Amino acid sequence: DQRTIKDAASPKEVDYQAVYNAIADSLEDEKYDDGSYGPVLVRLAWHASGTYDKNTGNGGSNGATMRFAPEANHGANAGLEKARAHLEPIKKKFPEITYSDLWTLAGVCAVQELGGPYIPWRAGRKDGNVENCTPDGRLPDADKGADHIRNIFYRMGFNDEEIVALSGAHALGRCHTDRSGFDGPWQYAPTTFSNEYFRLLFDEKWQERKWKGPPQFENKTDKSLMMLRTDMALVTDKAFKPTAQKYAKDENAFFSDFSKAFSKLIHLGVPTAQLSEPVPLKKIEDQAP
Ligand code: DDH
Repeated sequence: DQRTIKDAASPKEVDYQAVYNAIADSLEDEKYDDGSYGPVLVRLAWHASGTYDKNTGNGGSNGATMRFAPEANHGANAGLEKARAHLEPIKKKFPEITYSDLWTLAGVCAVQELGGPYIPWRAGRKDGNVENCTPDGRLPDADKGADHIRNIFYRMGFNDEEIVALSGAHALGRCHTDRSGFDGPWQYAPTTFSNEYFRLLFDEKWQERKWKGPPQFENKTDKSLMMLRTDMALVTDKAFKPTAQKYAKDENAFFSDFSKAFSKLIHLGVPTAQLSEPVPLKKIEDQAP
């Protein structure tokens, strides 16, 4: 029985575009992973939001409860301390933004700056406290099939098409053996948001990797790419497959559907009355010099 998020102090004016620009400016780091903090920031926004349960109304991005030990230590969140720590200097620079707004805004910024579509974003999330932490087990397990994926995402209120669209975020980033136990990127340019994930799902031949780690797939061509069992379900499941095929052929369709589904994701569980009007967050390349 979770307490509702207490009213924070009355909202102060925040220059969200300035916050966006500061995050955009911080993304590149040649010493980190594939050279960008973008992918792990997208994963932070997703794991902060994907705990939502439409039946009880708890979980979701409101609260930023991953700051607290129970939720920070959930197995699915391993490695996200790096994303949270990366945003600390931004929070210091703009103390009036809530963590829950900051984390979701950072996800939007990363998708947009890495070449993805514009994502509608509203401000107004409030930070909760430790009592608002969600129970473990609300995020998907990577070694399961289509039924599990549906159980998890239907609980958040998504349909099959939205599930496929959201899965396309795996164009970005990689798996880390010291975080999830899995290993490798899904595509050759893991800091570029595109429909490559879907194209490779169909155009490469995938085989089970023989190794000591958890079950995952590798591409036959050069064995440098990976798919999780849950990724493969988008090809093997009859209802997921046509949508995945559409996105493999039509990047515009993917971008448009991803934008809507990701925007829905990062507002789950936030009472509408709390939210601002959509805040225009321009890509750096679209801002006047
Ligand atoms: Fe994911 N994801 N994800 N994912 N995800 C991992 C990494 C990243 C699953 C498992 C994993 C989404 C859906 C699923 C991103 C975004 C999104 C890793 C590796 C695992 C495992 C973590 C690590 O070792 O560092 C599973 C299972 C699902 C599922 O749907 C069934 C969704 C919906 C999104 C989203 O953003 C909308 C991103 C980005 C990464 C790369 C992180 C990084 O550090 O790089």
